[in-house]
Amino acid sequence: MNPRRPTIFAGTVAGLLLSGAAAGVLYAASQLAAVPFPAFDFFDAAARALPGSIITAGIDGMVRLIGALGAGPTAVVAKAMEQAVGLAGFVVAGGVAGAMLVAWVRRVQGGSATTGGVLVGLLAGVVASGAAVYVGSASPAAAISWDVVTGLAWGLALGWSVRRLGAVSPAPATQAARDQGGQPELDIGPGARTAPPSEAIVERIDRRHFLVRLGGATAAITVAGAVVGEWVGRSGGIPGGPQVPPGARPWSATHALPNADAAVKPAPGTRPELTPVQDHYRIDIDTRPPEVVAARWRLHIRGLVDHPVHWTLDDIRNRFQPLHQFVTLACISNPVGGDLVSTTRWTGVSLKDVMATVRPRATATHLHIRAVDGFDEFVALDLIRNDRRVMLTYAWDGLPLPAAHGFPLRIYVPDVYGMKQPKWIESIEAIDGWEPGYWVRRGWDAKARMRTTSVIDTVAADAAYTAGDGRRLVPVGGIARAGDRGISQVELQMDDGPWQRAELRTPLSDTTWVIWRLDWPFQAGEHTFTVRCVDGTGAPQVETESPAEPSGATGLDRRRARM
Ligand SMILES: Nc1nc2c(c(=O)[nH]1)N[C@H]1C(S)=C(S)[C@@H](COP(=O)(O)O)O[C@H]1N2
Ligand SMILES: [Mo]
Repeated sequence: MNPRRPTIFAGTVAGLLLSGAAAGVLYAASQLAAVPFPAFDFFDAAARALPGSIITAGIDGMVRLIGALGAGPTAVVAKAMEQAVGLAGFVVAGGVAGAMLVAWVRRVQGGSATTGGVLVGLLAGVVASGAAVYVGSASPAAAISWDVVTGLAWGLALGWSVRRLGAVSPAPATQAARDQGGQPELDIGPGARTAPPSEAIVERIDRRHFLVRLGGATAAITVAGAVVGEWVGRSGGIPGGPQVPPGARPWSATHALPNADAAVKPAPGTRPELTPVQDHYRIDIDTRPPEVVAARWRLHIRGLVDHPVHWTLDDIRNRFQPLHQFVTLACISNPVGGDLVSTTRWTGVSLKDVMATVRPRATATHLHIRAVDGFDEFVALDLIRNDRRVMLTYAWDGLPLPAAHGFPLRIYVPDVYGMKQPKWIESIEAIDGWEPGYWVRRGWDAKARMRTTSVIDTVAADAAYTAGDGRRLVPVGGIARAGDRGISQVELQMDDGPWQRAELRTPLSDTTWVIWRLDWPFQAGEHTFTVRCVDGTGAPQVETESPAEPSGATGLDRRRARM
């Protein structure tokens, strides 16, 4: 073994450490300014580029795992997992780069670690900026300059480390002894005046010292970057992003819900009928939400239209009569009893009105709706003409759409899953035919019509009470939903007993979930409750269990409870 050459192992460790430090610095920078964060860009690029079947299996596995572990809100935990995988991949790639650089230096005659480091850094920078441009996480100019410069800096650090790992300077004592042509004076312990350590051992010790010092320095940088990134985090909001006027409060903070007087009250423990916006589930193909700067944003409507437009958000808000709708949105990946479903009050402008202004030509049949993150979908003009509820939405619960939920503009299409409804819209093109949208191209249902489902939220044994007739009753309740088709009946069953009809609370609107309730006669012991429902057209929910892919989960929700 030639001690003058770095080992592959040392190169790997150096690469891992340096990319850990790079992750810290880049994260902090991306929190401070609108520069890309390659760790997330790589993940997002892979998520877009990999075949739909792989992505879908990944999503499904993640949703199941989070549900099985009871790890918290699915959407929140899933995003954290995606970020962790992105970070881990970034650090591992650094280790691989370190190993490859060492292999190259060892194998190639005259291979210089510095040159190699520069090349590796350049390559990393080019690939990172490609990923950033591909996912649209930064402007091409910002992505290329930032990623290439930081990639080069990282490559230089890696090259320097590898050179340092190879050309280690012998320890001073050894050097002195060698200069005198004598024995190095190494006192290793009581009476341990032994043979001098071979050069190889000295090299190894020095290499280890170097790695330890490198480890200390990089760990400090990684931690500092993470802390700074979290602290200065743009929690105060994206500059130029959604502006909540000072003192503005959510609509629901100052208004009673339209069904406040409904006779049927939710059983204690039923989910809130109106989801607080900060608790609304979030699903998208972005590790971090795209940041749209309102001042630079325009809605472009073009293609087969007589009057193409390029509107600001204020244009949209001021030109048209606002439309307010209570909406239950659900993700097609949601399991029957899952938490990827929420309800809030959507405000926007009817696309029918918008079309009256831009005037699609006679040949136009569909709108191609494109979002800043590359997501897209298609909506039939016939649907828009026949259903005023299809709308471009700019507010939720009376406030501008949050960045994570599509600021500045998203579409609402009744009766279909979220996968058909782009957030962060940037352009709408009238075209003369239908094409499959983002998730349809990846194997999901082209119609994605919302399934009819019912869920038990609560068996409120601790809220049991004695009714007028002396019977002891336990409030049981939950939700049922069927897109815009309404719910005509909900039934509950205990163990294998007969199905009993629940009461239905007047819903917030035709497009929200319906809260149901049934006060069940107390029966001591552990019991299994099952719920089923019928939609407003008289069609019962599908009781056979099927997975979310490709058309939305079906099956019955059950809950074991002790009374
Ligand atoms: N631009 C864009 N829009 C998107 C998506 C996306 O990834 N990108 N995901 C869709 C999916 S799958 C769902 S379920 C809904 C979720 O909306 P929310 O995150 O506001 O709840 O957004 C839809 N709109
Ligand atoms: Mo979704």
